[in-house]
Amino acid sequence: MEQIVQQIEQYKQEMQAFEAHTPDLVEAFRIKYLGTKGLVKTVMGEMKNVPVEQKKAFGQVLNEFKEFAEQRYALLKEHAGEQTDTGTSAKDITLPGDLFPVGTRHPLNLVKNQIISIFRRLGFAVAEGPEIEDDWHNFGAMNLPEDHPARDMQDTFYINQNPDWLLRTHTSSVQARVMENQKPPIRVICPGRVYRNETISARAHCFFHQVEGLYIDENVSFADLKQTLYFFVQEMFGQHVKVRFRPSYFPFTEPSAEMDISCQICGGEGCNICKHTGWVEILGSGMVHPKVLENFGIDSTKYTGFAFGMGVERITQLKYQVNDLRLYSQNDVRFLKQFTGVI
Ligand code: 2U9
Repeated sequence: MEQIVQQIEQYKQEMQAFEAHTPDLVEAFRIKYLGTKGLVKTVMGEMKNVPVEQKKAFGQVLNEFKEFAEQRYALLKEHAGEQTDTGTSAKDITLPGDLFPVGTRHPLNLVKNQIISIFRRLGFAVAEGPEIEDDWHNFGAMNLPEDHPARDMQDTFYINQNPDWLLRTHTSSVQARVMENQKPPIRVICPGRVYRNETISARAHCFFHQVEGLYIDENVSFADLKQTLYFFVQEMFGQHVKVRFRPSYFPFTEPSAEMDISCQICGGEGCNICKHTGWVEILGSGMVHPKVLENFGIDSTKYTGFAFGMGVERITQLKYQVNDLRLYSQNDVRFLKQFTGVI
């Protein structure tokens, strides 16, 4: 028995000296001393070899030994946990960090920012204005007097009547305010939300987003308009894109034209998206009507200008094949997540 007691003392010293900085080392301690084939069990097996009169005393030694091993194990476990928490353990700091979800910009903002950045490079400033407008800035100044039939297509929501305050139907009202406060040369784009009294469907909504542009100076021509918009389209959709202008009518521009681009889905061959024409409409444009210039005290014999307007939803639809306008405002993350990584 003397020999075993000495052996136990030696084991205790070993346990005392055992250092465990990581959970793996703590587990190694447990297996070595407290496991089913561990030293505590092995030493307990010696009970059968101890003479009967010494069994009681040896039992006490064994119990103390077991308790010692258990206490030491508990201490090592606690200590290793602390070290892991404070980052002083053998944690591999070169491992990649935990991923956490990153949001994404809304597709309409992505496209709006792209449009702005293209026109900025051509020297256009950005202007913003109120969404609640008076009748003059939204309609009157834009050559849309009361009872003008074109007002029908731009029916909106009225906040107040007499005086009329309404939700703007286009961002032309912002250009109007720029013209009120600034003399030519004026080169500005106006992004923003606009409203129309429409039944909501895949193709129409009661609000959408526009970017309108205005360039007024001496000698601004229709050729400037065409080249500016051609540059925009090439930057937005690629150098290969073809454009065509079709005559149109807007009360605030004369002459007016709508611009089509070659269909990006079929490359101009003809498909469902372009209704088998090979072309899709992208924006409206024209030379600013002399009456609109005069409304702001700008001499129309000296200055000319061009203007254009586009729907951001329309450009986004063509760029990313989004075929239902309602998706933009439903906040469905399955839709929004698809734009992760688009800058
Ligand atoms: C001023 C003078 C003229 C802005 C213009 C368009 C043509 C046009 C539509 C495109 C799709 C609206 O979003 S849409 O439905 N816009 O076709 N807008 S010219 O003309 C102006 C603006 C301001 C002072």
